[in-house]
Amino acid sequence: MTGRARQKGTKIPILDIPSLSNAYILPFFFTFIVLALYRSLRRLLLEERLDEDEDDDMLPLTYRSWTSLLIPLHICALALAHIVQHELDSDLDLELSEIPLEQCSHTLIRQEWRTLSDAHKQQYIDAVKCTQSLPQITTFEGVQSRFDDFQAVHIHTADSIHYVGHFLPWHRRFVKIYETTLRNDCGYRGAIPYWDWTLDVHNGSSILNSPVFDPTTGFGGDGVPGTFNISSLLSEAIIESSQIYLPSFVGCVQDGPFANFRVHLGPGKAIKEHCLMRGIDDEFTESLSRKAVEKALAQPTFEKFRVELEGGEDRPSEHGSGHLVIGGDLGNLYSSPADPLFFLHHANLDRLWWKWQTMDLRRRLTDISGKTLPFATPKHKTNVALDFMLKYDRLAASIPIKEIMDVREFPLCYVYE
Ligand SMILES: [Cu+2]
Repeated sequence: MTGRARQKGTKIPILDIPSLSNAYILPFFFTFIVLALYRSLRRLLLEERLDEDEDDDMLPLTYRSWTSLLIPLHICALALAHIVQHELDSDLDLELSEIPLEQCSHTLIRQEWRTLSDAHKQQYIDAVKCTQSLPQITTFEGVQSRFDDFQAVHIHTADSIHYVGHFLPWHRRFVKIYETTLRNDCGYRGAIPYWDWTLDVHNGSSILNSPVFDPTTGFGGDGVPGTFNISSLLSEAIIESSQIYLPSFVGCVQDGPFANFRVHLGPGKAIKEHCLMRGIDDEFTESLSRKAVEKALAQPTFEKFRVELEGGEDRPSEHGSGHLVIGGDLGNLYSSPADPLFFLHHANLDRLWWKWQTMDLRRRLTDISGKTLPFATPKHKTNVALDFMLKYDRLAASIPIKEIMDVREFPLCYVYE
């Protein structure tokens, strides 16, 4: 039995109407049958005895005394046996009620983007576009579609989900919610693909050669310089409060499936409609190497692994570099889900966390730690534990971290290829 089992609502009724009637009507029925048999038998035996020896009362009396004790005892035993059986059945129901009903109906296999067929890639792109036309479910200012809902929830929780112990769990579930939206609301039949950037940085060529930037079978390429002036769009105050790194907002993406996509939220915490911007910068590829990943995977504890993978504001890392190597909104702490590549990058970070977990699965399925608040002073520092709740506004129900420690189990139900 798992915490998941207790958590997930619907239970098999322990006592339903048919089982109640079986429990209490059947013993009466048995009693009636046995009493009728007893009376018939007794009459028959007494008649025989009277025929044989009308003067000898002792034998029939003794015989009647025994039968009068045995048969009610027998009836009681029957009833008792039935009630005990019923209680056992109830216990069985109780056991069943603690087995999670919401189990994985199947397991999705998340694949690297370049291994998908062109048709599969197109289906994924179509599903992403579909979320950009689905009605919104949050009430954040500026939101116009379901795609915007995801960006808005990230913008409004960004300050409490980065540089903390629940950074990886929060994003694991966030990506899963998006995957579920693609499947349930947009008819997509696959899993979220991931982008393994180590495959694009090892030979010294620009990361722009990655298949994810392909204009026909990918997400389009770099931002075109001169197509957008971010400085005229935003005030100094919002640039500072949103930690906007101006050099990464080079220009609008003008090829591929999102060339004409209008981003409703951002940049940063601003709400200014704009094009999808990028500014690919190979300076950030160093932390995206196989060697960097191996260093992260070699960390002995979750906290050390998380810090290595996520980094900090002053230290390059796989997480930060994956964002900044593409730039634009994706390079911003708040508005990054404006770029559909956000989900492929975070699926890859999740894959690396799962890979680290599987290196010592028994221990690491419960290994969670780290601050609950970023930059908390030691005085106010509390640590993230398995019961820590992850929140997603109206996108999905809040959930404790312990429910998403194993990607193979409900509600996640996936593995990585
Ligand atoms: Cu984030």
